[in-house]
Amino acid sequence: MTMPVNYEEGLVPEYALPDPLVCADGTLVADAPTWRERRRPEILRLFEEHVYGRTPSADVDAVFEVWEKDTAALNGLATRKQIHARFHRTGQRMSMELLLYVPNHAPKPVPAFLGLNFRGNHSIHTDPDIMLSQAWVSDRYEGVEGNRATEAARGTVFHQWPVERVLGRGYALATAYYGDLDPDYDDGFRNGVHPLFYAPGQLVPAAGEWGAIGAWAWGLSRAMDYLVSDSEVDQGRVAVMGHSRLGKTSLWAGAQDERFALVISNDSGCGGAALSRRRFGETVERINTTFPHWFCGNFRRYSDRVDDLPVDQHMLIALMAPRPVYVACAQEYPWADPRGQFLSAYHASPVYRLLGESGLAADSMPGLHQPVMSRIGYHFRAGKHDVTNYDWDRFMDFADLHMGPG
Ligand code: GTR
Repeated sequence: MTMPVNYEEGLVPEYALPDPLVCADGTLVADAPTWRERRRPEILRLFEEHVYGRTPSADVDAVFEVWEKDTAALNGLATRKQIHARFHRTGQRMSMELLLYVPNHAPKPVPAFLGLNFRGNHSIHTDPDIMLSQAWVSDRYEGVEGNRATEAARGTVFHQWPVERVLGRGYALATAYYGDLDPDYDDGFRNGVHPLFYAPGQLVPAAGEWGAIGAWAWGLSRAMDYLVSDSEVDQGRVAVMGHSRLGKTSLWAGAQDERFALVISNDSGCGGAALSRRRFGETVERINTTFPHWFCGNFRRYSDRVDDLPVDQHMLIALMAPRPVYVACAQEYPWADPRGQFLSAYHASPVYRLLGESGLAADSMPGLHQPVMSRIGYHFRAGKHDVTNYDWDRFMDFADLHMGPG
């Protein structure tokens, strides 16, 4: 593969971003109703058609069964619920396991964080009562043998999910395994949720239909369907959070599903919060080559002509407006272009201002550990591509500020 990676600011090409406040026919968006009724739906359609693919709108039969509940989990700190979600359509079925911890000490209903995980629910905590995922899991992860999780996989990403810390601040935490929705490898969309929505005889999504990110985002909305039905969770205060490819996913979920009151992207990079036109770190060409199943078929048309994309990722951030959105980046992960992520947040701000909100309160990229906590939030921390306590503490500060503390 001869695709040199650019890490030099001086080699970023000149680019012109599409204006989120100018409609495709040239109409200027000068008021909130025009944004809401015309431009916002137009931008959403453009992301569907050219980037992530359309999520099917057809109904699916869904059953949520709380099959396990322990009101004294984690030494009495929390109530743990495990929910088996079954989906059924046109003779096909699939399921998702949702894990929910609700803090016992906090007044109900509580605000919540929802995020997908990479390795199965059992990987986020050593709690022995979390069901070991039965789904396909990548063999490169600790404790996985023959693509099945073993007991040795329990708690292996504990450091990315500081459950007690989150509960201690009065938030519930909900998570599901992304592989339940679509295992993360390119199988031509035979497994996962896609086949439930195929037309008779259809074998793969059409060029403008959803890829894996679309499927994962769909799962977040289904998890939200459960959360809005749980009286212990405040359905008006659910934040959706994701790391890396799952940060791309949380942004796409937040764009499509306005029930998410707050949206967090951690190190999401290319196809997430980073501007595609900067060609710094990972590029559209690169991501389409390495992960052809993440986006829709149409996105591949832009691999070598990214300037022809009718959108860039600042417009994805703008789709959250006026809701609070937070973009977190790490210094040792230039692959995700921290400056490009800052600029996305910055260039989404005019939409927030049109709607009477502050946007991002910074004109230049802040230094390390100088979080910006305006309606669009941003931080740049030292360290690697990961989710750390520093990140979670800022997410909770941001949520406290904009949704009210737990
Ligand atoms: C990388 C990919 C990124 C990022 C990351 C991850 O290999 O190039 O876009 O999403 O994976 O999800 O960990």
